[in-house]
Formats: sequence, C-alpha cells, structure tokens
Amino acid sequence: QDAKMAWWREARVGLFIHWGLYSLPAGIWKGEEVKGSYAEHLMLRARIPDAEYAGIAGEFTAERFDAKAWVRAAKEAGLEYLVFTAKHHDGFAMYDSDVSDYNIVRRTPFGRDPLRELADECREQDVKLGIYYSHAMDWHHPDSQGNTWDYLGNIGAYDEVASWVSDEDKRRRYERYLQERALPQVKELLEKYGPVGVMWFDCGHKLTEQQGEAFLEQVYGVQPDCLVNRRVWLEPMGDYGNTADNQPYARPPRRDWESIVTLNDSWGYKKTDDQWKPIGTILTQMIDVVSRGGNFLINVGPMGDGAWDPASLNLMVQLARWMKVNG
Ligand code: FUL
Repeated sequence: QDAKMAWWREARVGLFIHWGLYSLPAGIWKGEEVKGSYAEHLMLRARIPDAEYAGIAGEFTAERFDAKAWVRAAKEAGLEYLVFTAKHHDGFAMYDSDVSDYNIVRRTPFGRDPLRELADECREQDVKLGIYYSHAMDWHHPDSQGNTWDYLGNIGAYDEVASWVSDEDKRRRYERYLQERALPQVKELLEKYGPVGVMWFDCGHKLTEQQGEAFLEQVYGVQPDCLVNRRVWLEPMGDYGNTADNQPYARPPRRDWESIVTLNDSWGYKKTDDQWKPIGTILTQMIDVVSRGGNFLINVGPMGDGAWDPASLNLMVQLARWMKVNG
C-alpha cells in the first residue's frame, strides 16, 4: 500500500476540473438563474427533461478547448495530478465511450475526445491523470438514481439506501444500470486511456457496500496500481479519505486524505457566481491541509467554450507565482 501511495503522498496538490454540458448554460436556464450553488446540478435543479438537456450537446462547439494549456496551467502552479470529470451526474460522457453513445464525440459538433487529449498531455508534461466518474448517480439513465421527473419510479436524488434496497423493482433496475452502464464505463476508462493515477468516484453513500466493492474490484482488476478515493462508498473504503465539499479543515480519520475546494462556490462554471476566494484564503487552506499531511485538490470549472474564465485564470496565475517563490 505504501508503494502504491508514494506518488500521491509526494504530489500534495492537484487540479480538479469540472467540465461538461452544464458548463455551457453555466447556471442559467431559459433566461433564469437556477437555484443552488452548483452549476453542474442544473439538470436536477431545474428538472430539465432528459431529451431537452441532451439538446445542449448540439451547441457544444468548445472551440477554445486546449488540453495543452490546461495541463500547463496545472504544471506551472505545481499541481502534480489532475482529475477530470469523465462523466458527472448528468450522465453525459466527456470521452469517446463505446458503452454509450451519449458522449461528447458522438453528440457534439466539437466531436473530439478531451480525455484522450488530456491523457496525452499529462504524459507529455508529467502530470498524473485522474478520472472523476459519477458511479452512483446518472440522471440520463432510466434505471439509475436522481431523475424522478422523466422516470417516475426511480430512486430519488436524496433517498437513503435503506429506502430502496428492499424495493424489488428499484433494486433490480438500479443493478441493471450498474452492470450495463457504470461498471463497463469504468472498465473502458481504465483500458483505453493509459495508466490512471486515481479513479475518483462520487456519492458512494448511495450504494450498498457490495456495490461499492464491485467498483473497487473493477478498478483493481484492470489497473491494480490505480488509487480509488473514499467516495466510492463510505469510510474506510478506498485508498484515501476525502473531506466533504469545501470543508478544508475537516480532516477525515485516515492516514491519507484529500481536501477538495473550489475557487468560488460552484464546481462547474457558473456565470453568476462571483464568490471568488481571495488568493490568501486559498493559500492558507492549502498550507494548512498540506502541513497536516493531506492533499489539496483545487477545482477549476472551464467555460462551455473550453476557455478558463478570467477570475480562475488570475487565481491560478497567483498560485503559480506563490509556488515558484515558496517551492
Ligand atoms: C459533489 C458533487 O455532487 C458535486 O457536483 C461535485 O462534483 C463535488 C466534487 O462532489 O458531491
């Protein structure tokens, strides 16, 4: 375990990237700001019908996407690993999936595979590649959890595991989603993109322990050295612990742990979110976490066109400057 954790313990700081269809509307739907601080939850918050949400893909041109620049920004700020959202809760694959054609290559005019380009650049620039995959929730899949407006009998976004495990229909359908969509996508991600440093799962508390285990086995079965974060299920599963979102000081009861923070309040790009943290706050949090033995994962939400907004860019440049002076 020590050998497996070595690079990650050394890395200390990483870059989280939330980029998906939601980055284009950026928190606004039909001219109105959608409630809730997370722009990547737009579909759930506004109860957008699946077919309508899928329409965003038709406008996704991402003409300013530049994998080299993204990885360089991480590198320059001393961020030694990168975690990219291959599939968030909206179910849209931001990579070339053979399992489902609900993906960026098949459905958008952009037509490229950003995960492939990022993986290549990471190798080129010596940054470890991590992949975020929303395994528990998928608002596009009819048998998953969360989307109860298109699929009335579905498990609700806030339902506890205990509320559906004994429900024959829900459990059977959910198991089908795991077997036919989530597990195969995790497998292909690990098979197609070279060595993966971390498989970063989310909302594992929505699964049974056995289902959580199935993801661990899937990952280690293909890449035994790949790390898995705790959110694959509950503590103490996975290779290292995670704090809750934006709770940099809440240290999990684990030797290895990672604190995840945003530069403002949202993870995905949100036009109206101007709650940018001063660079001093970000540095203080980072120093505190790292000095207590944790890793610090800083999030940027690129815009729908692929560029980073000026506020994020500016903060990352300031971070890079500090890192250069202070090592
Ligand atoms: C949360 C998700 O629901 C958010 O959208 C975001 O991805 C964050 C890192 O984890 O649980």
